[in-house]
Amino acid sequence: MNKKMLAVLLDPDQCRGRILSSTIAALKSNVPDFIFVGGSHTNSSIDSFIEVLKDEVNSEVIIFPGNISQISTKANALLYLSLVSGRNAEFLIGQHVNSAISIKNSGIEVIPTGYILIDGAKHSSVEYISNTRPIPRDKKEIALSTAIAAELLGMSLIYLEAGSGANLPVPVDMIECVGHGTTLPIIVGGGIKTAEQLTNAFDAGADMVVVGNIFETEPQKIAEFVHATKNYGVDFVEVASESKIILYDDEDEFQKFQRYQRFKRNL
Ligand code: 1GP
Repeated sequence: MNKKMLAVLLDPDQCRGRILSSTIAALKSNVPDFIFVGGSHTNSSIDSFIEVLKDEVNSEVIIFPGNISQISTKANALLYLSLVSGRNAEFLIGQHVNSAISIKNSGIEVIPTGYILIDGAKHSSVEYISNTRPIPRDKKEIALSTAIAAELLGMSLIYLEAGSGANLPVPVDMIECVGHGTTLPIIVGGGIKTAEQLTNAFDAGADMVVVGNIFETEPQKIAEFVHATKNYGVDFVEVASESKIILYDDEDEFQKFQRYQRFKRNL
């Protein structure tokens, strides 16, 4: 992953009727990098939901499954999540064994992902449904060890998840710690409700941010988040090209330069 990306998460159970129409309208004029479809607990038909999206919107659709009932060949790819922060074999490997043959036969692109649940200062559906405990917010070393274990097991991505609708998103120092200690791209999601929280996650090293809950009540905010993602880093290029010698009068300017350095490393 070379640039910062945004995935809009849509839960077919929550995104219906008028909300679905206004979400589709927003996604048509403000196209995010990806649309993730899924949830910890959904009842609606995922196939027909994806068909509607693909007819209307230009983003790639990736399945973000809560369980094996949410697998669909209509999508472009499947996040093959293993809940590596938990100790419930069902979500580490059980669901995978039950669906392995049909997934392989379907030919869908599979993206092996180490899914790491972090305490979002609220009991999350993932925690409840998976019957696993999240990593405490102040235990970044445990998050890092978990991410490195996922890397050594051959996974392609790390997903740091605070849980949908979390009161607090994944702490930035934890994202930084995991980003420095692993070579895998990092997805961050859960409880991100403002463009500032989105850029904070990018600054800390997130390659992709997933936002869902806030759009269920305010789909018009999709434009702001897409804009913030597409423009991320643009002002830093201008800051650095103004002069070879840059004097920093204040902390903000210095932080901007540091962010630029990180941005450049990702190019
Ligand atoms: C949840 O990470 C995603 O699985 C997105 O979280 O719904 O809180 O934006 P929100």
